[in-house]
Amino acid sequence: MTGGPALGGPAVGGPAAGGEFRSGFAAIVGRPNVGKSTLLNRLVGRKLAIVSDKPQTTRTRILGVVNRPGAQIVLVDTPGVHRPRHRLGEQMVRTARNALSEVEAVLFVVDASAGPPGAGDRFVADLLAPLETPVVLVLNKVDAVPGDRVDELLEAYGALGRFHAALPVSALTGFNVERLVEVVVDLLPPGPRYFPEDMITDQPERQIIAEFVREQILHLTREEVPHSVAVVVEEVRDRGEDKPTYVRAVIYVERDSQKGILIGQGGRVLKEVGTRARRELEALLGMRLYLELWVKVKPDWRNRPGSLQEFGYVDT
Ligand SMILES: Nc1nc2c(ncn2[C@@H]2O[C@H](COP(=O)(O)OP(=O)(O)OP(=O)(O)O)[C@@H](O)[C@H]2O)c(=O)[nH]1
Ligand SMILES: [Mg+2]
Repeated sequence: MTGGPALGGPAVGGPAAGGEFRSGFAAIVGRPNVGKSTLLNRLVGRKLAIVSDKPQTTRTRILGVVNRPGAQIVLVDTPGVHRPRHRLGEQMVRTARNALSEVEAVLFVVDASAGPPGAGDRFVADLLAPLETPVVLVLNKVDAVPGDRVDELLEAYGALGRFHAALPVSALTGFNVERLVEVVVDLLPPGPRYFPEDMITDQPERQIIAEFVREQILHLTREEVPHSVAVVVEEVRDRGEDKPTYVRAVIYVERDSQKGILIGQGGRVLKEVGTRARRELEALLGMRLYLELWVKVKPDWRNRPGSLQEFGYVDT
């Protein structure tokens, strides 16, 4: 869990302090695993997007609202841009590309701990090159590299394109992220508060529940299993004050063998997934849950347009 009340504090001086209210959209893009979702969670101050050490964790666009004195940034976290190997991957990359239109700023996130730029970063940079929208280069994970390497990395990544600004940050520790907020706010036009202050995302509750279940599967399984999983919440039923809310979710996998792994001996793995997801969700949603998980096999769903539509992976 990232974030906490301390993060919500006002930026000193407030970039728009005393001036007009500023607002607008900013897309977070980059290759997989660079820390885009961790950054979204850090900036919003709440965990909205699931995070894992496995690439291609995020599959849909995830909106997170950042409120600061005099300004509101609507951030759009996106799936990592990669070379797709199935229709799901194609949809994910399309979602990321679609997010680039109609934003006032783009945050191009790269991973300092991975060393100098690689082909994946170059591919994203080329995607951004034709844009007129200002792009801020965000060198993330600087907590994981020796301080004397940061300048050299900034220069190497900076050579990938024309950037409005380049900032070293750590989404994990929060280092320099408020500076990043100031840079983005400076790029926003005067505008209204698009979302009320207590609304930090547009994700429906069912989607959040499904994602938190998937996150625990990402943590507890390996190799192809995490990538072969989709979660659909089929029922959320309030059963009155004294009883936890009943939730039924179906976990889809592609093969019988994966179903076996996911359930685990004596149901051990599935039980652990449910317990961990329930704990996090109860904290986030502020209510007690009874989470019932089912596992079903849907062969090759990642290549089936109907399944992608059904699971909410088609960006319109
Ligand atoms: N050391 C360090 N690790 C980080 C930082 N930010 C993210 N991570 C880790 O990097 C891994 C990937 O983080 P995510 O936020 O899921 O990355 P992402 O770019 O959203 O990945 P996709 O959704 O797959 O595109 C996780 O293990 C994070 O804990 C950081 O600032 N420092
Ligand atoms: Mg992500």
